Amino acid sequence: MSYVDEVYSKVVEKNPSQPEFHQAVKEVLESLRVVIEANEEEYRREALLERLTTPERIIMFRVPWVDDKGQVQVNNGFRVQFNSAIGPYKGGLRFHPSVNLGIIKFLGFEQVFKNSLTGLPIGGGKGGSDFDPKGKSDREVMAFCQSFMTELYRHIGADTDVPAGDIGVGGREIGFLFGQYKRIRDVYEGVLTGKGLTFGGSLARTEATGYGLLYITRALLRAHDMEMKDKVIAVSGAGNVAIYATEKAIQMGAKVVTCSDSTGWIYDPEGIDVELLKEVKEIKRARLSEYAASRPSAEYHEKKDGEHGVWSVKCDIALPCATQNELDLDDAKALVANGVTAVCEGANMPTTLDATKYLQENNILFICGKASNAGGVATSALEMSQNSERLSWSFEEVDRKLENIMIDIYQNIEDAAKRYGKEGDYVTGANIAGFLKVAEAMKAQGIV
Ligand code: NDP
Ligand code: 2IT
Repeated sequence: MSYVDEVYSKVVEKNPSQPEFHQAVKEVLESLRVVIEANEEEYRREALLERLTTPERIIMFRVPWVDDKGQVQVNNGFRVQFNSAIGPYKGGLRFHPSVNLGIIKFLGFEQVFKNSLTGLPIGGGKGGSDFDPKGKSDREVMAFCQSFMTELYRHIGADTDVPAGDIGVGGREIGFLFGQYKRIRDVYEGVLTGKGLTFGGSLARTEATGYGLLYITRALLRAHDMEMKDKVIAVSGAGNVAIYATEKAIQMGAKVVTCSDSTGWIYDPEGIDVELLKEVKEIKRARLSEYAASRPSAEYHEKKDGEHGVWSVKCDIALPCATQNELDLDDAKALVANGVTAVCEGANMPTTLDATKYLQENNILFICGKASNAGGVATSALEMSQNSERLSWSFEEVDRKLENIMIDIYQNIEDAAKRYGKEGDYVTGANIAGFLKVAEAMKAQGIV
């Protein structure tokens, strides 16, 4: 059996009941086959792929907290410190009822390659909890965050591991987590990113993932002699990534006609009103039905299993920005039938493996999340730099750096794909380019 196949089998065997982790590993290992097989014996002797697919450390802990009725609640807490070859662990925290160890491992694994692609010195990690912030009062969210940090604080630090936001973790949660870290450690340091602007946060971090997604999508189109202006875009999600992707798409002259949340989706042929969307989601924390109630041009559809939701709408570009495996083979077929040109992932692993294959076989331009959503973590690394030098940069300066990073990522993944005989396959390009830097650092640092 080839070394790649052998390692994939071992990963499945040693990590039972973690399908998302298996999926993420499978995608990466398939891409790396050309690199590994050119030098198989050396990689095998050094067990490089076993080390790459095994987290350096996994931390799991109990998170007890008291709800507003006086009832004690208990959640599971996780931090997976996946790989620190090129820098301190870096990656978000996800608070969502679906969170389990396998999901955090898939996200941590993806983060290793993504962070490498940014060109900045950050290793990969991820954490979170099965806590559901939805419907909780601010006091309950604070109680949970303080309890979570009371366990996590001993494992993190500005030069060790720097968490940030992800699904269910935004500015409010990062504020509570930072306050508790500072209180316990009595150290004022950049231990988290995505902080508020009055306590060390970076301008443009809130916007960065969505803006970055549009910067790389524009670079992709330009490389194929197309422009963003007048393109019709289907976006899924209605959270941080979806909102700022929509905002930047509109600024570029495109029209975004959809958004979605976990209960339903919107089709707005006049174009999404991003200020209204922000009000409904960021301020009121309400359902999308409220968006439709204030916007006569919008249709609201309840989510139904087996329907394509936002992917049934005719569009030039599709930007999945909600969650993993939200775009399956049938959705991909619907998009292709409707004449889609490009699919760029804002979320982490939103496209299933068979859907990705179908899109690529039909010559759809496709960029995977570890390249196209890297703008968020890249700007987190810029926040770390600002914290270290105790300065803050202007919005324009951070935004300019972000755009340059995204253009560089596009060039890098395009070149890597070409170099390994897979021109236009940006998934292979991203995985190889991300891997090479990490692998070289791991080799240089010996067996650790
Ligand atoms: P948010 O919590 O701000 O928004 C998530 C959105 O996706 C919400 O609209 C939510 O709906 C929807 N959603 C979440 N889970 C599900 C589900 N199981 N089924 C259907 N809809 C769902 O998160 P972000 O915008 O920050 O994250 C979105 C994606 O982008 C994730 O994959 C995340 O890992 C990835 N990402 C985020 C980065 C960041 O900087 N924030 C950086 C890079 C990637 P509802 O409101 O109903 O829950
Ligand atoms: O998936 C991701 O890249 C994030 N959630 C952002 C991580 C970060 O450290 O900013």
